[in-house]
Amino acid sequence: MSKAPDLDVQLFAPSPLLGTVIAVQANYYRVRLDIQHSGELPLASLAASALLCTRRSRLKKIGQQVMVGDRVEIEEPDWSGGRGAIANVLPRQSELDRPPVANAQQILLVFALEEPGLEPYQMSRFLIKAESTGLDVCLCLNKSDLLTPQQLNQWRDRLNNWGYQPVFTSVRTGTSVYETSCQLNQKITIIAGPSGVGKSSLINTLIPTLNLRVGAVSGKLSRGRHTTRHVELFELPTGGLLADTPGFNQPDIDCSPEELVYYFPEARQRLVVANCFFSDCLHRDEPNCAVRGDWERYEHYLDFLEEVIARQEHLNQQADPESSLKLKTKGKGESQYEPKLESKKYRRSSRRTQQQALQELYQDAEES
Ligand SMILES: Nc1nc2c(ncn2[C@@H]2O[C@H](COP(=O)(O)OP(=O)(O)O)[C@@H](O)[C@H]2O)c(=O)[nH]1
Ligand SMILES: [Mg+2]
Ligand SMILES: [Zn+2]
Repeated sequence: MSKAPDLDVQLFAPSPLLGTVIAVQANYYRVRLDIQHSGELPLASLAASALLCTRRSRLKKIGQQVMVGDRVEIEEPDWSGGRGAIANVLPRQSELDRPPVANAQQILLVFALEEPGLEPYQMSRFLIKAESTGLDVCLCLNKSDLLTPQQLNQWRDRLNNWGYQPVFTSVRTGTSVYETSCQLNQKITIIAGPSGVGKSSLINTLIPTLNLRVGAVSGKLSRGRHTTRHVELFELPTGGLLADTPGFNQPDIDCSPEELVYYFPEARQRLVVANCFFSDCLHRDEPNCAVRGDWERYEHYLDFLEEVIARQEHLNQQADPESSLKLKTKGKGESQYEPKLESKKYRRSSRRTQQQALQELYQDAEES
């Protein structure tokens, strides 16, 4: 928390040693030190500017968790042993629950144009889920070597209408891999997408020393199993950190019905230029709706809306067991069950839902 001292003072009394947590294992944290700091350090430490750290007991006492991606202050570095202690965690810019990553700035969604072919509905689902985290969303369409330039242009136009500027890559031929690496520069990025699209291949190309398994097909769809809480940040040679994620299937959308529309950039745009008549408009058949209309993904919107409303009602019922008890004891041979009215008071977007927004993405996860 101390302010950075003046430059000439710094030579004698270095500001706290700062770094980024790149891996968490049991009670140990691997911390990559900031390069500026390591420049001031003894030569031996330069080779390995990562320290294996413990967490100060003071942090344990106040319940301060340390996550991958956290910016931390290190005390008592032991350069010969490569050890240190985390004394402080700097305030987080963002925080995701699953994968548990702090300070991520963006999500890179990867899809294949062929093998497996692009499925607009599935892509929409991933996009909505990614948008709901509040992080920046980048779209990478891989295996461009399998399509003709005309086909690529058709996809480009179509996705522009969705509000996205996809980068068409081919890890096989190297097309636009450099552009992608530039997008990842100096940022913490979470890579996500269906399996088989080339994520591991892309990461291997960006970080040649890594050698992830390519073509590892995720088999069973056992929901909630195979979930791993283990995240590691891979370091790009150009600077920047990548969180690889296990392959996953169809992400569930779990925002509130009112929020949903904002996760469609093209619908968001419609709301910039006009308002709906009703402030709580869900953009179905309400009069004077600014959102309803002739845009490709409106059908997706309606589908996902049904889904989140059903989900919301299910949650409300679970949260309110007494009311369902009442329903059971009601009635004299008449209707035994009275469906609850569709509640207008949907859950608001809370910080917690934001943090957990990626959760569903990883629920069917298997380690890749
Ligand atoms: N034609 C083509 N195949 C690719 C490309 N990138 C990856 N592949 C292949 O796609 C398959 C799945 O790749 P992988 O990296 O394991 O995908 P992941 O499941 O998303 O990690 C492998 O057989 C790769 O060789 C590409 O740009 N073009
Ligand atoms: Mg993979
Ligand atoms: Zn509306």
